[in-house]
Amino acid sequence: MTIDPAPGVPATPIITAFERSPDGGKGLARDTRVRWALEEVGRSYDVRPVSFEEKVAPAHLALHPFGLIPTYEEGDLALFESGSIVLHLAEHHAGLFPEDPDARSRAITWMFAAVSTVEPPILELTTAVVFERDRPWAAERVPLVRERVRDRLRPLSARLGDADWLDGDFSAGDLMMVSVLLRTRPSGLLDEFPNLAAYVARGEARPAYERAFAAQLEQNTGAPSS
Ligand code: GTB
Repeated sequence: MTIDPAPGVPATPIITAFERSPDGGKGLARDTRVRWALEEVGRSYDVRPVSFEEKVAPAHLALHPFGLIPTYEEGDLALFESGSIVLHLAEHHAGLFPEDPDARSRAITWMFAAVSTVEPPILELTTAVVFERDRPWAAERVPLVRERVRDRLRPLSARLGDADWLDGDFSAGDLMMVSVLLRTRPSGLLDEFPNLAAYVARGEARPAYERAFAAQLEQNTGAPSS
């Protein structure tokens, strides 16, 4: 459920997403984290689907210099980078950042940790398994990259311990970290760390995530999720 913006709040934002995501709607493309943040803060939004051709056309490149999704438009403001978009939403709405300034800075730290420390080896693994699988060295490289992912999951698991979220209440830091970790599930690596698997499941069980997931699935399959 979304609520209309209060008076003075900018008009409905527009995000871009793949017209058809390569994952067929499993929620792994990065528009899902932006949809999730929008749902958490109760903002309605519109989606402009882009095809692989449109992604590199001048109109989209004006929004995203690298020709990727997602982008975010709100009035005169245009943003790219999912982390920056989630940060913008968390800064301008209640619900994703704690009130206390230090706790807020720690939540931002977890957002950066998600995209700059944890996500890179996970992306590298996707590259190794999907895009480089026919290379003669693939069989040797994949186990090395899997170990690099474990090198990030192990300390994260130790830090989370038996807490529900990384630092007190759910925050944009958790939203970004859960979104990043979700992409390790197909590899089986997430299940090696039961507390991280449970952490991701807690994120997915949030009603805002469920709405975001359902919306991207419907866009990709044309069918509402059951
Ligand atoms: N750092 C940027 C951000 O966080 O916004 C990265 C944006 C990005 O790489 N976007 C991808 C993209 O536009 C979509 S999410 N790719 C098109 C291209 O490279 O030309 C990456 C993605 C794609 C597909 C799946 N999948 O099918 O599982 C998962 C994730």
